[in-house]
Amino acid sequence: MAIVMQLTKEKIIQDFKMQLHEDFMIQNDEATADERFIALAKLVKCYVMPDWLRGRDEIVKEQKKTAYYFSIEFLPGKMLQTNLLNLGIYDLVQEALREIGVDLMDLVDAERDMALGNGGLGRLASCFMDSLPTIGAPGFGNGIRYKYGLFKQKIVNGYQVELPDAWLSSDGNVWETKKPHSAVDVKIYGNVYLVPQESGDLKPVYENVKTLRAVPYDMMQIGFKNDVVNNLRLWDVEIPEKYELDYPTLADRRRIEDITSVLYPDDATREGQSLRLIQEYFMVSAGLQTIVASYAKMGLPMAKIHEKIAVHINDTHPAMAVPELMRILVDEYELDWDDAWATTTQVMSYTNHTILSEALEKWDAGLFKEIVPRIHQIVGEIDRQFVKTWAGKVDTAVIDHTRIIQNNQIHMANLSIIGGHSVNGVAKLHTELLIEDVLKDFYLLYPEKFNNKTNGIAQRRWSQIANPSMSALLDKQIGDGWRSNIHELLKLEDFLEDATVQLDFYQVKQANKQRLADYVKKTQGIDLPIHAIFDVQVKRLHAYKRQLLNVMHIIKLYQDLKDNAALEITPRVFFFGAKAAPGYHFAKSVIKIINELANLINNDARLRDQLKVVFLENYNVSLAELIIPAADVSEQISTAGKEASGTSNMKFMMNGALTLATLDGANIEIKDAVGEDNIVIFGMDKDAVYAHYTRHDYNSRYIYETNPRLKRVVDAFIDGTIPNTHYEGHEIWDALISYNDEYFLLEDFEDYVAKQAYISELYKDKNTWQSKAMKNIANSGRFTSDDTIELYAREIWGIL
Ligand code: GL2
Repeated sequence: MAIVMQLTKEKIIQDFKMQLHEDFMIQNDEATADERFIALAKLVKCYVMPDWLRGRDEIVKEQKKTAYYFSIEFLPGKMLQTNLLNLGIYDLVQEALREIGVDLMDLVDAERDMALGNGGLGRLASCFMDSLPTIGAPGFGNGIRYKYGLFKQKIVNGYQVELPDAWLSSDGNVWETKKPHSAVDVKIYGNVYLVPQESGDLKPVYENVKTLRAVPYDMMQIGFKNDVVNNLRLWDVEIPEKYELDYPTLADRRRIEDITSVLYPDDATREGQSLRLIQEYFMVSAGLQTIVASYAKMGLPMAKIHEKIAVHINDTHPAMAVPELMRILVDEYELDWDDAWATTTQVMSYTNHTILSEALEKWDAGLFKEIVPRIHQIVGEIDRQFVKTWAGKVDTAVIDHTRIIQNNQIHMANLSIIGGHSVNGVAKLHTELLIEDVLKDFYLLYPEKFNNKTNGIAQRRWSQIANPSMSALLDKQIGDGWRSNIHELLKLEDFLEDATVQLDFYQVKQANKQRLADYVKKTQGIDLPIHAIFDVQVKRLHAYKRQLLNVMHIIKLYQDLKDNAALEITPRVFFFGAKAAPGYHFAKSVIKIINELANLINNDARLRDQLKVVFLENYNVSLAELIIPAADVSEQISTAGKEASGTSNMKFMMNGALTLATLDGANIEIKDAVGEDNIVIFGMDKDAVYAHYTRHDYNSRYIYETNPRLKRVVDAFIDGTIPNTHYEGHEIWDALISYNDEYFLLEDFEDYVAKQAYISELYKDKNTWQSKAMKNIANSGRFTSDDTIELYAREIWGIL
């Protein structure tokens, strides 16, 4: 039985004090929040350790099929609260600490965000890490232990400045356990020759290779109140003692250490650097070597590895898992190519997370050959076999579009699709677009591989942890069963028209808004009226996500208020939180514009607090936990067809915000869940957008010239309305008018403004608003990542 079942307050206090003595040689009353956090985290680790070990042993003993989720990004945020909650000891620990004068929240604040991801893709991976043990599935993560997480964003004079995020303390990360015992070697560079053996087989012989030591750091992933503990394995690089002479200078050593130094801060266009390619191979090779070695210990035939192992390629970055598994099976375990291929394709599966063509990775074949010569040979062979298989069976154009090597470039999505048995999109519309458009040639070849798995969220973090007051209210209203079965939120449907309950939810929202307002006052000195609509857009800054459309609406409101000093509008506070990739010029200009516009508006007393704009610096998971519960309006306004799914849309909904959205990604499924009356939809749908693509008839200048109200808004970027943005304003004006507005902001503008006006009216009727907000909460359970991952586990990996 789990240790936590026997815990008492007294025992926790005693253990906690002991831990402080042991780690820091101090008494509780002299400890800092940092020290207390470390002591408590270590204690949690001790409590969990037996279950963690047992889980691992059971997999080996019972030969359970296991899935490995390979991802170049994980974005867990903080872990203390989640771990306590999942262990079922949150309240007990909180009370125990209170008894000795310690506020658990101070310890929570002391933990640093673990930001080894850019945005939705990394956060989804972490939601899955929470859900896998929760549904009792043997599913482990495999990634990189970056020394620097996603950059820390500072705003200086309105501009984004990027600082390194040194999230690891000198002692490392308290949740991880270094396991030199399981380290493996990874080879890169050099030459590979295929030398014929007596048997007639060819054996690769390596020359001048560089050998890296891959050392795993394991982090427990605790299931919700079920004693199941899985593992997230992150790899770090070291110089192997045996090959020290290969790295004689300090510069040589630094180059190696750099391999796990930084997370690439770009979630659309990857810098085509060799370092990135090495990162990808390093993670894949290290992971697969240990996985195959542990399978080998079972004593089962290598050609049947797919019966016990599933490997998931999360976006294309781990696509080299396909040729690397082939290498291990053919070169090291001497399987025939065909046997190795048959099992490899059954092991591998792939998720596509975007249709933006710039994000579909391609590598120069020359660079590939230089860095991973053996993998290059294997990819060449896979490509040859692929062409051979389909030649004469389908149009040559189809083969030309789908083969892996084209124009001396290696297409990683093609490799992932050809080398696996499953390809999934992340929302219904996204999967449809893959099938009908982006991957339609592949669909012709392998229709059976395609499936949809709409994203989900680890609801415990986004409700119980992030929104304790709403959680308490839910307990009172519908009982606490929803905490373990999120679908029980549907019970709230019975109270949608109950004015008392509506008022209770309104008050919870106001309290959460106050919490956010206090944070803004403390960090930026701005006073915010909490009776205003809190309208929030938080996500990476991208042209397709259209933060600029939101800005254009704010400019319009500003102009209206300036034109008519007596005008009364429903007060609004617009919040933005967004990091721009450091090399993404346009996105950085939008940040500057937002900040200058915020300055202009917030300091204009004549607006009488009817309008405020706040840019929240350094948006990350912890800030999301503060912002999302405080939102009245959730802005999900991407150009239809561009946002694969989105996941913050689900988090906002769960916290009772109304979604203002285009029919894009999972917004469509949110609309289906709550009904058209409980979401606000605007703008072109995907078909309207695609019609413009096929007809080539979009003309933003025409719209601009024929709509004076819109023209005035667009001209505000260049006519001096927004101070200190001469350069940025022109860049934006050009994007909208000279370069024909790639994301159709102008076409969608009027409808967006109209729907914003509708929201302003609607908010005046508190009861109706709250009823809609509650409808959203009630129906948010269907977006739990527990259910999403169960579908992966059953339908793709076969591990349940
Ligand atoms: C993304 C998509 O843009 C986003 O819509 C989706 O919700 C997530 C998770 O599937 O994946 N793709 C991507 O590269 N990033 C995303 O957030 N960074």
